[in-house]
Amino acid sequence: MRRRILSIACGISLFFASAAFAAPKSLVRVGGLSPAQISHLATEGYDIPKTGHGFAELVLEGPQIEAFAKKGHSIKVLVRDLDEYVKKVKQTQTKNSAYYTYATMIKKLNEWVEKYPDICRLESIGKSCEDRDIWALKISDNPGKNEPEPAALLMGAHHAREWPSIEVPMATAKKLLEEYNGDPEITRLVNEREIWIVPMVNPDGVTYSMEKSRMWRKNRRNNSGTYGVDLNRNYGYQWGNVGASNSGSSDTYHGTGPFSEPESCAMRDFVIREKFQASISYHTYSELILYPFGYGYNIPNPDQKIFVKMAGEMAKFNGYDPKNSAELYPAMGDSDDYFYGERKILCFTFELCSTFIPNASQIPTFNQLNVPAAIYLIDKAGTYGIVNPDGREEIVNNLSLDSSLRAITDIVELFGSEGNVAMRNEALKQLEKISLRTAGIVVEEIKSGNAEALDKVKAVPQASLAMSFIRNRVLFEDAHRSSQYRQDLIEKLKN
Ligand code: 0X9
Ligand code: CA
Ligand code: ZN
Repeated sequence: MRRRILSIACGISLFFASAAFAAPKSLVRVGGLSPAQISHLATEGYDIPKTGHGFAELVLEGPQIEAFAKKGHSIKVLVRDLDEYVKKVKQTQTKNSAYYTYATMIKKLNEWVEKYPDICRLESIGKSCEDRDIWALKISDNPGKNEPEPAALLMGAHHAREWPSIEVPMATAKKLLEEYNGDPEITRLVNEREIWIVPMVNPDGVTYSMEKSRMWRKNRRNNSGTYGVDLNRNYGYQWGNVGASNSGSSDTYHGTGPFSEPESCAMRDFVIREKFQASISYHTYSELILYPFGYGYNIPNPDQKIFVKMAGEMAKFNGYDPKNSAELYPAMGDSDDYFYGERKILCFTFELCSTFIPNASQIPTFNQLNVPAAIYLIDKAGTYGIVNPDGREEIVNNLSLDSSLRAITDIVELFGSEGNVAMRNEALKQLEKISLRTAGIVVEEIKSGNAEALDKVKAVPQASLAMSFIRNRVLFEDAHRSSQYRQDLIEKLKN
């Protein structure tokens, strides 16, 4: 995908002259960097929105730029004054095309709850530092009940200034609600999944970035003297100093300890309660789909195959690059390492767009690119999301016939010819459980003289294990109590 340079690089000397007065934060492309130097920059706590072959794009103040230039690195100032830049972006907003604020988000969420009370409900999952509610919208049939259905989570705005990250989960919610009972695929997902949308994990930071300091990233924790903790460094799995800072003034300050912040605690407690199978955390920018682990290079990930498959499929919708998180740069304490490392959630970080905050006129464009990827994830929460046996028993035992056949198809296609024996066995164990569930449903249908369920399973070649379970049971029982089943159904089973 073509990336647009934001503004023409201006003369460095001119730049320093003005920087001496104002000291604005700038977005700068620093070149001549080795991969080791890039990861070192992350460790030193630099704010690095993007990395690439031999370069990194950094948020820097004047003297820092000078220091890089002195060391002989090539410097390209992409955005001279980020605050000014965002002010301009704000001016591109019109009545019909504007970024959600905390207030307009709440208004929209409440409108939806009023309009679609049968398929959604709103809940505050906790409070921010400044006592704002962190809102979560649940979209599912029987939204008041906790049902044993695969659960998916979409989150926006861990980082304050990354406004598009609020839009994509909101647009996905809109599609699910508006197309329920219209589009059969959407209807199926709303009925058979528990979908949760937390569009603004960091409401204080977002509000601050919209009203005061436009390039604000962190929450608004008072660190006595400085402000803010980077919520994407505060989660409690491998919390530490790589790609995160000890200093309260740093943009990647990781807090006084793991889960020191009310916002990250709210998310932790929420994911423990809802037992999600899959999630996306939206950020900007770089047009990437990242998967764990991110706290260091080459950390073994037993579900790598599923992550690579899902990231690759989602990339087909938005054209982004799928890659391991640490390959962007290693950083400790992000949400995904906790979600996967501690909770086994198939979690992804999307780095939306090619700038922090594109003009408001771009909102429909990046939404259109990304909503289908979110829908894909919500679907696969119920197939790849149940391969891993942790806590999935109840879900498997309540799968509908259609859902179980979809899960079987995906698992067989991904792991059917897997060479790694341990991995294959793990998947097969779960395949067996899902096949037993499938057989259970079909045998009941056969008992009541209904052929439809059997026909459905027969039509899915990957479901041969389920078929053999069905045959074994029905033919065995038939041999012992000869008249119990309709003869034409027995014939169907035999051939
Ligand atoms: O640094 C971050 O938190 C994310 N990028 S952003 O520009 N939105 O700040 C990326 C996190 C990916 N995770 C790791 N690299 N561990
Ligand atoms: Ca439900
Ligand atoms: Zn971010």
